[in-house]
Amino acid sequence: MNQFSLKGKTALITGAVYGIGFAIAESLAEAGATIVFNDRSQEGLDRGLKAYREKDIQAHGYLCDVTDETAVENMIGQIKEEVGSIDILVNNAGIIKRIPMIEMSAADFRQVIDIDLNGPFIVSKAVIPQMIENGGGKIINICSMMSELGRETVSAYAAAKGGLKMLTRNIASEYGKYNIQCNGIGPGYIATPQTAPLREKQPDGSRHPFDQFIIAKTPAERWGTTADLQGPAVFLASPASDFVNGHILYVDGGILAYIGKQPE
Ligand code: NAP
Ligand code: GCO
Repeated sequence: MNQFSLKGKTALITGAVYGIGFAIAESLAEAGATIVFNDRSQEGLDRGLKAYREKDIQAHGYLCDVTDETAVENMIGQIKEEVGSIDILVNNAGIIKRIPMIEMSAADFRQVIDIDLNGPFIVSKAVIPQMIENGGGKIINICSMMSELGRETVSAYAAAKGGLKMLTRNIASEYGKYNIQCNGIGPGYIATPQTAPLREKQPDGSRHPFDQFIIAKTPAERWGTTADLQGPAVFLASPASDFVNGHILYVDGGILAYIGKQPE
């Protein structure tokens, strides 16, 4: 039996119109899963449906903001009716606001927590009952280097992603007996729209200082690509990981293991 096959499975990847979510959806589709995604705007939804069609993936798209509990419950009910029960949930939707903490409004802090931590709680809460009914399921929470490390200007994001690490472990603890495995993927620094500001070329054409910093902090001496996350996602979504639970799989090129490049 191919332990990495997802044939006959339905996967919901939140916020998967582009970036990491889209790449993960592509890999789960390639492994045989039926893909369902959501976006919080009609424009995003249309963009996503077009992008999946261009990849020959018959994805099902739903308009839903992951922070809206009623909308999420309605979406999960609609998916069950129109597509089928969800076997795999990837809580990918997320934002970041890079503001020095003492300059950050409570509203900005709350919005990051709402999307990056409350969102995965709300969606997982809506999906777990059908996973219990169906004899099991897979939940993958997209964590971060900031689930383990802090840095200037990302206090809300680090608090959210640190909380998401522990929510992952708690779902694993509470629902493991129902054959539900809940794990996290902790990407390193990945080239997506979210990190574009950190990679912008300087006016003189040189690399952004943060870009150079990340290269020095990464043994692989490169930024990650969304493709680097595809294999780990298929692994955690498949029977190959049925005894892996509460684990955060860091896909970071070695950042967390490395003190950083010594000055020459
Ligand atoms: P991205 O390019 O900014 O994409 C984020 C996606 O989430 C977008 O499709 C966005 O939709 C959607 N989204 C945001 N808020 C939403 C909401 N309330 N409801 C539904 N969808 C919502 O980000 P990314 O780099 O692909 O990151 C994806 C995930 O990986 C995030 O959780 C991020 O924190 C995490 N991550 C990223 C990196 C990295 O280096 N890029 C590293 C570690 C972890 P809109 O188009 O409507 O905004
Ligand atoms: C930042 C980056 C990071 C990445 C990612 C690292 O500003 O530090 O956006 O937070 O998004 O989370 O794992």
